[in-house]
Amino acid sequence: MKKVAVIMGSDSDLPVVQKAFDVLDELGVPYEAHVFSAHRTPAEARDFTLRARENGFGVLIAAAGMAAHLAGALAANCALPVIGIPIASGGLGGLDALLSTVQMPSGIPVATVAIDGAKNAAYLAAEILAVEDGALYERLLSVREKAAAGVLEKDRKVGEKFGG
Ligand code: RP5
Repeated sequence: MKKVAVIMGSDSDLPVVQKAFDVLDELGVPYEAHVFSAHRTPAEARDFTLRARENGFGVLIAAAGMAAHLAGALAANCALPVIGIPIASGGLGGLDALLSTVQMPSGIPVATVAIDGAKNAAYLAAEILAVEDGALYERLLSVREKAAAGVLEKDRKVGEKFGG
């Protein structure tokens, strides 16, 4: 299976990014984690991305806060799918990062998830890899079935308590 590269702008993003690791672990998707910054280490970010495909990566996840150009900078240097996680760091609650990540020019897309949406970034990365991997696709379906069962159980409990 191709690997996912999970790249964060700073180790201060780790508490959010950890949720992506957890989902990828649950699904058995191989990944590597790195700290590269579009602003502080642009050369390293570029070098990694230029070699990402030949190094076995199929999808890149980029998490960054504030003036979050990391996902866009990675997308500029390869045609692998890039998923951006805007991180709520700094004083603007993540809206700064959301807009910086999502507003990409035509031809250089970044699939942007919600502010701090690390879980969905990992699920989306897995779904991309599952296009060519039937077993991973089945694991994704099974996660959804478990989630649905959890909601039905909540419905039952709420109905018991309040009538329904
Ligand atoms: C961004 O700036 C990082 O992704 C992080 O969210 C934010 C703050 O970084 P640190 O100053 O904590 O390293 O580039």
